[in-house]
Amino acid sequence: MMAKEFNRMLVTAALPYANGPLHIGHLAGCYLPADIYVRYQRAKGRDIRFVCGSDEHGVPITIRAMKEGATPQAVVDKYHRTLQDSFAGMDISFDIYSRTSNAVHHETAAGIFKRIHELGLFEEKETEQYFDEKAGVFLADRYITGTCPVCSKPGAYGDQCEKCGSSLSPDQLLEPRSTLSDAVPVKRTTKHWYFPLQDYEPWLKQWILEEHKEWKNNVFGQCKSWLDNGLQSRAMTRDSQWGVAVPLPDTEGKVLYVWFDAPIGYISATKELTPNWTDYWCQEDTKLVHFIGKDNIVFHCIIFPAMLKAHGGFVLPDNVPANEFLNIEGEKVSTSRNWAVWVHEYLADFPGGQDMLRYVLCANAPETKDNDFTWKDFQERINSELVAILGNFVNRSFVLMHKLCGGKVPRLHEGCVDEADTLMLNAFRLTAEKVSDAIEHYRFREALFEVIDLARQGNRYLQEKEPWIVARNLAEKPSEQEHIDNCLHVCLQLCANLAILANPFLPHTARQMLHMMKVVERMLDWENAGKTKLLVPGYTLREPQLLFRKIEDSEIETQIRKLRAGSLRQPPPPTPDKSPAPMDSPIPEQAPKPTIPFEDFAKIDLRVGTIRQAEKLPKADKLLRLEVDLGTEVRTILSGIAQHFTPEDIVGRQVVVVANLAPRKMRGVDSHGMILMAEDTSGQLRFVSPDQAVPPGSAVS
Ligand code: B3M
Ligand code: ZN
Repeated sequence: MMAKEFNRMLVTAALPYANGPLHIGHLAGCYLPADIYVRYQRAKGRDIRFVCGSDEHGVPITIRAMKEGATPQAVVDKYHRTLQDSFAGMDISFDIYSRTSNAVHHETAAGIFKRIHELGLFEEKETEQYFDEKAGVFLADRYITGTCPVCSKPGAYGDQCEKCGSSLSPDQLLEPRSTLSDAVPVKRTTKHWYFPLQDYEPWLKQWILEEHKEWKNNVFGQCKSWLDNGLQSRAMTRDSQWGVAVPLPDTEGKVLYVWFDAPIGYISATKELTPNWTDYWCQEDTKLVHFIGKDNIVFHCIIFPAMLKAHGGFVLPDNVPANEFLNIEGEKVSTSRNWAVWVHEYLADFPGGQDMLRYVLCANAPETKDNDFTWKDFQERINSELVAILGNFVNRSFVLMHKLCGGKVPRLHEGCVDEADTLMLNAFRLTAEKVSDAIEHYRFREALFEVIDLARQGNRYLQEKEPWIVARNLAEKPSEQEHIDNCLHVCLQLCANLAILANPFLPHTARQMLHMMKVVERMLDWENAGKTKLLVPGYTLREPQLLFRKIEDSEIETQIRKLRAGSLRQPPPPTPDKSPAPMDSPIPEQAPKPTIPFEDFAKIDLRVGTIRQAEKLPKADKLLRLEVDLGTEVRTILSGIAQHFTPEDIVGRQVVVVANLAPRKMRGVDSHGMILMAEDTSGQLRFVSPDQAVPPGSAVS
């Protein structure tokens, strides 16, 4: 097939669920490759938009809200901010980072559903489903558990038994129970709208299996196996209070299935970004590319395209470059076990270290198979590649230019250009072409390898030329200055090229290099890649700054300890910590206290309270004044948590209160009780809370 001509591009990255912070597996899976691709295309001067946002619907968010004793909106507000901060900290350059709880999105998603409904394409079906009367919700998928009918082991889920791998439906479970409340569920009738995917099978087979053979093997293979197994109708609505309301009469308590609305988030975000959004979504000459992780393949390659096809008028993806998973220190990432490297914690521990992480995650990206992140590898790659190759080459070039060429770009003396110079200069273009080709084909590891390899060639060239040795004989042979000039001329032009080539991967470093070279951002345009006359002879350059620093053993030991300690205690994913955690934060140790008789413990009246109001206490930087609802009264309690939480973060939260503590005056205010807190490895405080919402005033014993 002829390659299609495109006039504009739209790039999307999977919308992360706003029910937890970002970890490095997310970055490596789709955000970093998407950002590299987009930065490269921007440098090529393409008309391109890069959209993303928080996925704020779905059952996991309602569950998290129940667990935190907060509303779903409070949960998504909190994590939306954390996610946004982590992306910004990593220099992920979305043109818009939106969210699916906003009005534009609700309208857009409801509109698309309505249109498919009007076309008569949904099947309406009434079925009996399990219902949890205690929690008041229908139970699907992971929210119901029971004994596996195949292997007879307990703990199987409504969609799968993890012990024997059988795929199940809730009806097949023996002795089913709600995972939310442990209640025995009852059957209730409910109506839903199903999308008949099987009707799109012939078209999908043609479109993917015939017309998109170039998709990555992992993506193509998954699509093929879905299509070979045959598609079935899929419910596109759910019983829930949280989500986009079904836009049909008499549908109170029903919302769109999160996988119906979430991908439409790409369209809503583009709408918010530009009034010309239809150029990007409805014009055939748009190249749409979805960057995702492998667990999202079926939704992006089969379900969403079939929905768009049913609706009509939208472009379909040209490619869906999905990555595999990134494991951590040989084990699968698990947010419930806290086995993860959290991006906000990384940024706090390595301030200004975004390019180091971008480098390691790209060099080791799970492009074709699952890969492993280890802190040892992180250290090695930074020390022996970024520091020893790229950083070292740029630094030496600048230091030598200041020493041997008076701080100015020396000119090239055509008369004494030798073969080594010519080879080196030619390598610029060769590398630029290889990098381009690799990025265009979503092979980012290979592209980055070529960039580093060019710097490696630079080091070799400098080592062969030894201008610092040549300089020793200048008194006898002044004409040798021409050789020195040529060598450093070539090296500096190479530095300029390295800035252009590194820019998609290491944008912060590229900007530091621009500053040292005193050139404007436009130099980074890709049309300059491969050029050999970017820096003008005679131009004064700045003193070099070190681009990268070495990672010490102690730093990675701290990180490994932190990972292991965090996973032992299995807290929920950490809440974002605005104040950087200290580098070396051992687990806070408290000497055990002497034993007390039960009667002493029984004297303490512990109650669950709900924080109704919170505010900073003037002139006290540690204290928050809380109004805590104890069911029968609202108490004023002062708590020393102001450096860990903002008042907005904690209103609505449930906490454990020592309710019969004698009042204490602090800063002129009486405090009537105390809030229990736990302290984690980094010194961050965590609330002690019931794992599900309980009425305020409930006793803790
Ligand atoms: N939020 C799932 C995930 O993070 C989902 C992606 C939506 S993309 C439209 O795996
Ligand atoms: Zn089983």
